Amino acid sequence: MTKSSSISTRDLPLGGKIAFITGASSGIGAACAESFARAGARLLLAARREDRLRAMTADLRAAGAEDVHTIALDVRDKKQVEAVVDGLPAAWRAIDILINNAGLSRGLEKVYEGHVDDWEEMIDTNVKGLLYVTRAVVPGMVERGAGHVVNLGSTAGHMTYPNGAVYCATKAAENRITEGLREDLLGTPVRVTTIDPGMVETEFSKVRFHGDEGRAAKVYQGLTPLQAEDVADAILWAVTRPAHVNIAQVVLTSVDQANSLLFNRRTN
Ligand code: NDP
Ligand code: 8X3
Repeated sequence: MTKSSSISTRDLPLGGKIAFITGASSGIGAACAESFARAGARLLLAARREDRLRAMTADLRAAGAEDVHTIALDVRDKKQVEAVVDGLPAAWRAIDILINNAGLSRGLEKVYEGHVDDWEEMIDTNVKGLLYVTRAVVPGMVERGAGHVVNLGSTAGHMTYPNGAVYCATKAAENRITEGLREDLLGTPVRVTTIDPGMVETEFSKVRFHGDEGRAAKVYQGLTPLQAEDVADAILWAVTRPAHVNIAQVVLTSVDQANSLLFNRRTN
């Protein structure tokens, strides 16, 4: 005989907490939304493709999310970022966890042959976009005396690989910004974490190669890459430590990757 459950979302690890996830329409952001839903969070989901976010909402509620609110947002647009954060409904303003995940790579070319538009898109999204969202959200965390910022870095930020200098530079910048934010927040209870994965199989390579799915598939050929859920697990772990514990950095790769340059690729 089954007993009716008296567990409410408030009893779950993130019960009642508001998590703002940028780039939640795909890959790591979407996996994070799912794992945070299972942990009972209230999900504030942002991306340019809001239709995708809306399509995820029912499943996220069914998985355990206390509530879900979607926002169309291009993090490169400073004014839009400010307006979206300032204009949040009252019930969604007290953001507990910010996941600065929106990001992308474009192109894989030598610096002296690369496309300036690709560079600008990466820098505007991965560096300036992250800064705009941080600037808009973190003052509220300081005021409320609670909060956790998780930024998506990469092993690419630790070691540059050929033809990837600008993407790698954006992730190196992310590491330095995360470090600086942690220093600047010292003396407040707000925590700051960078999660730095190696290769993860998402839409990342398809976006990098401007929609060329064949070329994207080759990136993962012959090895077992990380999955978005592996990264979401690490993020969930970091944000569910006791309040006095700040996980500064998590670096994770698949067992088939040693660093930005060394992979174990099987040929058959
Ligand atoms: P995906 O391409 O699957 O997802 C990227 C997400 O970012 C999408 O939801 C996209 O949403 C969003 N995004 C991109 N540009 C913008 C923008 N201007 N404004 C708002 N949202 C934006 O890639 P991943 O999940 O792999 O990437 C997520 C993060 O993880 C990135 O920061 C990436 O650099 C990092 N990372 C990825 C690794 C990998 O190998 N995949 C490894 C290490 C780090 P939309 O297009 O709807 O706006
Ligand atoms: C994404 C990982 O190595 O493809 O940040 O650049 S990598």
